[in-house]
Amino acid sequence: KGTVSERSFVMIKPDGVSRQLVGKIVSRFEERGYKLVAIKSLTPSPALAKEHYIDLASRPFYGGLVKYITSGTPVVAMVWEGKDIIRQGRRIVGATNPLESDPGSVRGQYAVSVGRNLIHASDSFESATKEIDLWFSEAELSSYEPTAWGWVMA
Ligand code: DGT
Ligand code: DGI
Repeated sequence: KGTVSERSFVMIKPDGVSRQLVGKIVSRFEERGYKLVAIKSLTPSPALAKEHYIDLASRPFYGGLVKYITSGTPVVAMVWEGKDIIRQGRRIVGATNPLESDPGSVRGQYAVSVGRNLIHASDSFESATKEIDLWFSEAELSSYEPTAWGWVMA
């Protein structure tokens, strides 16, 4: 029912907020039929950004990536829920490098640079679980059923 399905962590990065694309990006998930479980805008601490990207700690762009995410222009952190949201979320977002992103994806429509690729979405069940726990408290996650839920998620 309303609460029994997969969840993904999705984050609009500072370039997406600065470019005023938040509404357009949120709409893609809403219009697909996914449920917004949590949403907040914040400037992440360096500790939070470093932990979020800990798997990239050895890469040469790690420092710049953390600097970008913690720049002071906020990010919009969200949890979306619904059937196959982890894989579908990755498709909505598009490939990491905008040169390879499907033109219908968020990155494929709006981004040109891998270092400013607008948005993040969890890439596996394990990442989603870790990231939701890292960015949100249990009390911030809502439980409700959107009106058309049964028609979309059946
Ligand atoms: P910024 O905004 O001052 O950190 O500079 P950007 O725009 O170069 O930022 P970003 O996040 O694209 O890159 C941060 C640093 O990481 C930058 O000094 C160059 C380095 N970097 C970025 N992408 C790559 C890459 O693909 N390979 C290597 N070796 N270094 C990279
Ligand atoms: O999950 P993704 O964001 O699609 O990709 P990822 O987890 O491999 O990398 C996380 C972020 O790190 C990505 O959105 C942008 C940045 N990144 C990845 N590879 C590069 C990179 N940034 C730069 N500048 N250069 C890269 O090669």
